[in-house]
Amino acid sequence: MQEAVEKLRSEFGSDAVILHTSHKRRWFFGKIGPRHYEVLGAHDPDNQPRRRRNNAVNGEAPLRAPAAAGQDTASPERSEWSEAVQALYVKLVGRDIPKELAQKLIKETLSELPKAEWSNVNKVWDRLAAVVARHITTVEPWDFSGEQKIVVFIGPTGVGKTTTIAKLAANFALVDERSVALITVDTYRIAAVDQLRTYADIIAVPLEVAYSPQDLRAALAKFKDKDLILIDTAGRSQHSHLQIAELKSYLEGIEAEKHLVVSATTKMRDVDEIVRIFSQLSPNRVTVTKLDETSSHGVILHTCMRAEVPLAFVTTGQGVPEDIEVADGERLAQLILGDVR
Ligand SMILES: Nc1nc2c(ncn2[C@@H]2O[C@H](COP(=O)(O)OP(=O)(O)OP(=O)(O)O)[C@@H](O)[C@H]2O)c(=O)[nH]1
Ligand SMILES: [Mg+2]
Repeated sequence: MQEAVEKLRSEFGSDAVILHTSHKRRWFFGKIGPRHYEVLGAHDPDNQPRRRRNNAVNGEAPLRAPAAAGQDTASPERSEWSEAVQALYVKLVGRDIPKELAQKLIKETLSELPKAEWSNVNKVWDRLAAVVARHITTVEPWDFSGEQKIVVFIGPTGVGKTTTIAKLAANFALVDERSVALITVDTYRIAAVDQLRTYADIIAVPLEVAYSPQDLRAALAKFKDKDLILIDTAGRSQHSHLQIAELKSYLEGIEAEKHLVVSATTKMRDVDEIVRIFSQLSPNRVTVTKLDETSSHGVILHTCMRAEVPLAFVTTGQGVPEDIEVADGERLAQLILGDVR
């Protein structure tokens, strides 16, 4: 503050009157930035000639001395946020919600609240939770009253596609008593087929291994009377365009619910690439796995918003069949936000 006052005096003379001083933190790339000091002063030009003045400020008006240190990076909108909202923003970013997304969510939240409530942290938080829940579109649980359901699971390697299929197969076959069949097109590794076969044997559901798109069609025809057919695919690196094109040839012309399976442990920037690359296969659902392996769940929201398709299931552990849930937007919003009030 002393430095700011000295700066004012050196520019406008020692008779400059200090009208107001304040300090505040500015927001610097979402983190608390350096403290900024603001000195509002005035001087009487008739009393003493200006010593150094090189801009067009009218000497009669009170003038603002620039802050002594740092740059003001706050956008006009951000600067309107109350301290409570600023703090909330920092907490969201601390929970690994990308800054851009956190800002978007807060702006949306504030736009739905009267300005008088912007400093009421509970009101803001409740509204924010509702906004987040709204962005996590979910779907009704499967019902088998209509036609047969064919569901394909696609996604990067090791995210839990096969395990998720085993969980679903066990739940629907054993608990729900539906007729379930499994098909795998993951024939790249012997172990992959064995993994699914082991589950199929335990759950007592049939499994077909498809080595070609024709095999896949034949297997689907064979299982035409089943309520539910779950199709496993080999994990694809989002960098392997060739593998994804191959998978596309398998799925062409098949009417299926296609789940993009993403792990909650994925890095945010990788989510963008995964969604982009797998969009070639037109997934119409997202399933997020391994919620138990991270405490920052922003990936769930980020993936849903990027993929622009509903979230169907989330999985919460290695246990088959118990560690799977039908996605619930409100519960997930609470999980994503934590109690950041
Ligand atoms: N902690 C945790 N582990 C999980 C979850 N789902 C799957 N896994 C584990 O993740 C590992 C990989 O699971 P898989 O089901 O083989 O994954 P995948 O996507 O089929 O893998 P690829 O077929 O190789 O692409 C296994 O050790 C699973 O037990 C989950 O929700 N939480
Ligand atoms: Mg697998």
